[in-house]
Amino acid sequence: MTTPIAVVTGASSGIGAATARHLARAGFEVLCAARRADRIEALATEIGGRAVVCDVTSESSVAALASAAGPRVDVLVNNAGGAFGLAPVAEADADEWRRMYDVNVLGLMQVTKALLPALVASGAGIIVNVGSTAGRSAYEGGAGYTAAKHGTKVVTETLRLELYDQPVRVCEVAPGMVHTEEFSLVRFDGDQARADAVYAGVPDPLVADDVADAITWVATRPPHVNIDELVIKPRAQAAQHKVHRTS
Ligand code: 8X3
Repeated sequence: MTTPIAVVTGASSGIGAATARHLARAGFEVLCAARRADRIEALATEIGGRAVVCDVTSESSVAALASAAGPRVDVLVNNAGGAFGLAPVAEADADEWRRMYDVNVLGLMQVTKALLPALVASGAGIIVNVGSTAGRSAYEGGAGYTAAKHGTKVVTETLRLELYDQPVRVCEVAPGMVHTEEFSLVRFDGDQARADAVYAGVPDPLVADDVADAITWVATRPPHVNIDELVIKPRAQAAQHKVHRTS
């Protein structure tokens, strides 16, 4: 039997890297796609996968990813994304908003478009888009990111409608608070104290492995089962704003 192929974007750290590891354990040959070559090469060696340097916001880079993937792809995890800044709308930085739309929406569209023929060719493809609880609610300072993640959600829903007669499932896994090494650090431009404050006193925020486990579960259901959306939060986060903190 041929080994099924999975492509994971944003695989250099956090949820993407953890998902690549989980999918490899589940029997996939994983193409680890991200901009940072050293990280994905080490990961690919560790899991017996392949590293493909890819910037999802660049059309030529995405075309190179599609040709590296080849004629058949079974699973696509559109994980590349991120938040930049937490300024209120009155002080918003248009460049930060553009970058968020670029990576969370346009990047996802470009990779999906490029890999769609190979997903169809598999006869039972699946696309798992990594959304967010930020795609379901609003919070102060979050508008640039929440708008982009609402975009991720709506693109997912649209694609499911458009592919209704094709052998490709379209799913979204939407995490809440996940303590990864980089998400908040990137959002706050390297300010470690501000990043740490996001998770301060929260008993057991989710970690990347928790989300990778959910993505892998969604991706390994039988081909007729479409998990439209799966929202995953730590027990301490009852809602976006309602977070239990012990200190
Ligand atoms: C991350 C969730 O709460 O930082 O996608 O917007 S949040």
